[in-house]
Amino acid sequence: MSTLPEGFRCGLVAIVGRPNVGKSTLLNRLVGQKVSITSRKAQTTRHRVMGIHTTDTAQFVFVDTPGFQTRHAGTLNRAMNRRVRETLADTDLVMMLVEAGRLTREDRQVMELLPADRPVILVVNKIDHAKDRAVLMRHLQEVAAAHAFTEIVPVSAKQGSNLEELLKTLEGYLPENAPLFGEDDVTDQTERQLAAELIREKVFRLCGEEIPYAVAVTIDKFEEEGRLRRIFATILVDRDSHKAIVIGKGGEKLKSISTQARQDMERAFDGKVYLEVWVKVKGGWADDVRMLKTLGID
Ligand SMILES: Nc1nc2c(ncn2[C@@H]2O[C@H](COP(=O)(O)OP(=O)(O)OP(=O)(O)O)[C@@H](O)[C@H]2O)c(=O)[nH]1
Ligand SMILES: [Mg+2]
Repeated sequence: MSTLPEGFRCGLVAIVGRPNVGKSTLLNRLVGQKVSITSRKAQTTRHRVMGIHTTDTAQFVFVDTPGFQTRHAGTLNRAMNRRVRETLADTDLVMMLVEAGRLTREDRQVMELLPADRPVILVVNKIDHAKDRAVLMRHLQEVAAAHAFTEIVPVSAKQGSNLEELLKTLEGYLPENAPLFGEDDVTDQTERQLAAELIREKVFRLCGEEIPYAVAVTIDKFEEEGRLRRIFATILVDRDSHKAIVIGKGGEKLKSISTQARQDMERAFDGKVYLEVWVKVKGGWADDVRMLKTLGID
């Protein structure tokens, strides 16, 4: 991109919505790589994560946010909601996600946060789930009536359908600007941060209901030797009983967590990874402001 075309566009696009609507899945699809972790469970994303997509004519800087929390008011949830508000304050454009065929009280609460002075594109995700076209149309009318959206674009993040159309729509609202990132950049996260997130994703995916929310991951050592990375990490849990679940019978669960995380890291870093994961009890971390700062959440 040495010669910047006349009229190149670049801007920040916030991705907001209630938990579990598919914000991170959409981000990864648009970027073409896993930069933000996803799972079937709500409240997977805790940090603000940037994903960058560059074309010949534009650079989209997407900002993934935690699903906006309306149920519990712990220190972690307050910090996550603050992230959503901050992101909305300094973006050029907003994508609000809802699930096809569903409009909940939580969706409406997110709508109340939307800025009135910037374009807001409503993205209706998971259209692969909406088999009945009449139901989908009724739902589209219902959400269109709920807020003054600039445009409405139905997509399936999982199947990758209608994403070209979405990018084209978004590009029209990006301001004229030089690119903020290099054309090969895909995220603003460090490898260290991404490594911790990939481990947390496996805990979300492989452990039962209650564990994931009581878990945080720290990277204790991250060394590079040529193309080999040696990574030493700790999974922090709230109680001894949680530690036993994360480790599993004969250490099987922890082994799966670290094998799958290592495979994702090797893909993301394009090189071999030696990974060692430990589990430690550190009760109450989610309500500990200092701990959240250490984890980069607050
Ligand atoms: N069927 C279907 N499932 C989807 C689609 N997009 C996302 N999902 C699934 O929805 C679940 C939640 O996806 P995430 O991307 O983690 O959702 P999120 O909005 O980032 O969730 P939080 O970070 O917890 O707020 C996962 O199981 C995804 O596979 C889609 O287009 N179709
Ligand atoms: Mg997410």
